[in-house]
Amino acid sequence: LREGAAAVLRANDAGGWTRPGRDLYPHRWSWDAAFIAIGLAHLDPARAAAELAGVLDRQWTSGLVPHIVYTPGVGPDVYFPDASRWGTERAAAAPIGEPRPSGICQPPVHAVAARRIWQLSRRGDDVRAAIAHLYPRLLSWHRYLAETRDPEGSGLVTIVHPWESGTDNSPRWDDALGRVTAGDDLPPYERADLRHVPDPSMRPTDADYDRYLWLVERLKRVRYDDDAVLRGHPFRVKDVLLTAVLVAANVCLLELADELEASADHKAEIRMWVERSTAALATACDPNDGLCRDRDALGGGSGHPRTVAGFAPLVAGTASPRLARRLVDVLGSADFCGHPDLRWPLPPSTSPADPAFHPRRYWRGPVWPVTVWLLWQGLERLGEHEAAGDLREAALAQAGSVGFPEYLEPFTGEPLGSRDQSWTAAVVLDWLCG
Ligand code: 9WN
Repeated sequence: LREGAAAVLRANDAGGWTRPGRDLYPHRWSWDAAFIAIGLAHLDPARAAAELAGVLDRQWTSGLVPHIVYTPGVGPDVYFPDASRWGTERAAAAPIGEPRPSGICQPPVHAVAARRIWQLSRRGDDVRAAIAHLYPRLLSWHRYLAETRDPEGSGLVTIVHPWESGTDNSPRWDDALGRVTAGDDLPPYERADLRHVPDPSMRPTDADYDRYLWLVERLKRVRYDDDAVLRGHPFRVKDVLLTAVLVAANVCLLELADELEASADHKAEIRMWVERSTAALATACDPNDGLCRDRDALGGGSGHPRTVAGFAPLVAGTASPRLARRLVDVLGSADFCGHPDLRWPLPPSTSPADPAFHPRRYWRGPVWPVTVWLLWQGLERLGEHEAAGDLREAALAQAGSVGFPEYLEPFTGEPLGSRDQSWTAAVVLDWLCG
């Protein structure tokens, strides 16, 4: 299994960086790069640090780390939207020159990766120097999310596009996205994804795509100015899963800050973010079923689908023992891992008990190994070793049987989406070597 996982990362090597998947994804994606770095930390820590630098190098002056760093010369026929569709060259905060960045972000797994690389490298070596070099960028990235993207200081980060959540067409966004109407002046486009994944039932619908592209137009029109976006953008949601990843990443950043003997002010600032978001995640839990819920910053929305994001306080790794226990029970219940028809006891992205569940469609039911990994690391931090061990064991059994697909049908175990997906291989490596 270890050899197989390493072979996937080798096969996806694009020369100095690793593609998320061979055909469907020809650019650097932000959180993919972080997961890939976690896997590579076990094989080649220097290369792992370089994967992280590849996305952090295109950070905006605002602190935003773009969700895609585009490979120069790869056009919209290969992946759409391509770099030119974003128009980020007109954004004051975007970096100039090539490679071009997109104008939105993704969950901040990077500091978790940086911490892993640090642990697996040696005192005084070049890899540690590379991580030390990335530390200020990680700090300003987290400050962007914790402050700029949460102007009310609620502890929950606002996303302005479903792609920012990383869980693109989760039913979590149905309400808020349903209220977005694409304008008649949406420039025409042609999807490239369906060329690589020929079964459209595995991917978002055309109606979803129109709205995704319309949100990009709206961001472009205000030149990605954060104040304008956070005041007037038609899609603004407080994302509990992204917030939880930020908490986990801040805990890692704090450990790095200790190693690097960073200033007491920095550490106090990071600690404040952890505490504020931990409290906000606890408050966002529904007293009836225990699951954590996103909040529409525009005030609308009554749909509360049961999804894997409901376990955000576990992913954060900082929940109170009581809350953690309750969520571990829900995780093991028939609504999630305890469902009797599952091929492996792993959480589907949407609960099979939820009306929005779809076993094959992107983020609406399939099992995504990276979300299992996020849950696993949080459970370990919380001392919930038995629940963590069960997830790891089932995930390794799954990989042993089907390999490293992007996502899987939860009842049959059929591999779906892109085959030989780098981040799936990377988390398997971490499970095997960690
Ligand atoms: C849009 C690369 C990315 C992941 C996301 C996943 C998918 C893109 C797409 O692929 O998103 O960003 O084209 O569907 O949802 O989490 O980072 O693997």
